[in-house]
Amino acid sequence: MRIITFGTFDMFHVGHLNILERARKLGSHLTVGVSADALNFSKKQRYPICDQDERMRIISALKCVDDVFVEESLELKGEYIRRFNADCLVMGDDWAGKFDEFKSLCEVVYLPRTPSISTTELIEIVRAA
Ligand code: C2G
Repeated sequence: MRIITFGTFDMFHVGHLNILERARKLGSHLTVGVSADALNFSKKQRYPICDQDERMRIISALKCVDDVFVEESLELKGEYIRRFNADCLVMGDDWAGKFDEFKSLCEVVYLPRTPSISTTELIEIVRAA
């Protein structure tokens, strides 16, 4: 089974690793769409700390990841699912229900997030130090 997932993966942390490893275990091939810097700006009104080339390099280097591409737009999810022949879309449960429209194209699974860690919290901790 071919799995696809999406994310920014800024300031890569163990929550990111957990979801990618768990996603990969659901199948035999994992494709990851890494949000473009411009997409991130439009979602969060700020650019990521690590630019998209750095984030792509980190994700590409992981053992559990088979394929990486830049996610240019949230609207293209259906096209990406088809392009990469994904049988299953995996996202963290902060997105629960948000991608149910793709159930006509593939299975959609929301995995529980790793508690107590996020890029936003890391930025706050570093800022306060
Ligand atoms: N995640 C997690 N546990 C955390 C933090 C993040 O499981 N403690 C998961 C998120 O649920 C998501 C993935 O890690 O599935 C990537 O998280 P982000 O980098 O925050 O991605 P986001 O900006 O939500 O981008 O098209 C969808 C977007 O590109 C998702």
